[in-house]
Amino acid sequence: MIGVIFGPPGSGKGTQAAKIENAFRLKHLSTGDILRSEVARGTPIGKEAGRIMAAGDLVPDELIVDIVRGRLPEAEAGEGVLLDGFPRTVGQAQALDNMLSEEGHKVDFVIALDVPEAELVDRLLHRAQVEGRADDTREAIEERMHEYHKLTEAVLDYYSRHGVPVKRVSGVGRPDEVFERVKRAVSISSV
Ligand code: B4P
Repeated sequence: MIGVIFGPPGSGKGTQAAKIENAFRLKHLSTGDILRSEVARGTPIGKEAGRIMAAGDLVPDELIVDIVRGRLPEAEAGEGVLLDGFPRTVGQAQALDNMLSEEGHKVDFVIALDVPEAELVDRLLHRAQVEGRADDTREAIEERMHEYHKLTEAVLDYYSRHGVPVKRVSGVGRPDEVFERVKRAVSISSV
């Protein structure tokens, strides 16, 4: 079972992915978490990605695809995988399909979180105060929203055109309330 949790920055992908991982025994693979760990460890990848992320831009497709290619086999060895923050461009979605088809796998479902932009900005500015993440400044948030509309949104059309079930779920409300909707959507998609 391969699922994707999808949505704009701050929509709660990471928050919901942790809950889905527990409830459905899917291995959570977050490209944002992997990149932040590379940055924290000061690796060559982290050095390249850190300044791109802090500006709110997407890191190059080749870099992120190589990271996922390296992690996917281990993650696929379990009952399933939940991808969070990947794919974020149509090029990444195509690269993922190629990787999975080599193993006879495919993306089984996409859960897309919908949250109004004003609330997304409020959440990220709030997180800036709590966690101090380098990419939660007002300028970087604006750039992340811009990149989302320019490059990432099109990934949903890509999946719809390729016959992958895309379930849109409102991401507004308490995380547990959102999870009730997400759980229903995953259950329907994974039968
Ligand atoms: P991510 O780590 O994916 O960042 P995100 O979009 O902010 O994550 P998310 O939406 O999961 O936020 P969260 O659940 O934490 O990526 C960071 C950067 O890495 C990107 O900008 C890019 O530079 C780079 N990157 C990652 N993947 C890439 C790729 N594939 N290609 C290229 N570049 C890539 O939730 C946000 C906040 O809202 C939290 O504070 C949370 O507590 C709060 N929240 C969650 N649910 C809520 C709710 N229901 N109500 C109120 N608040 C809620």
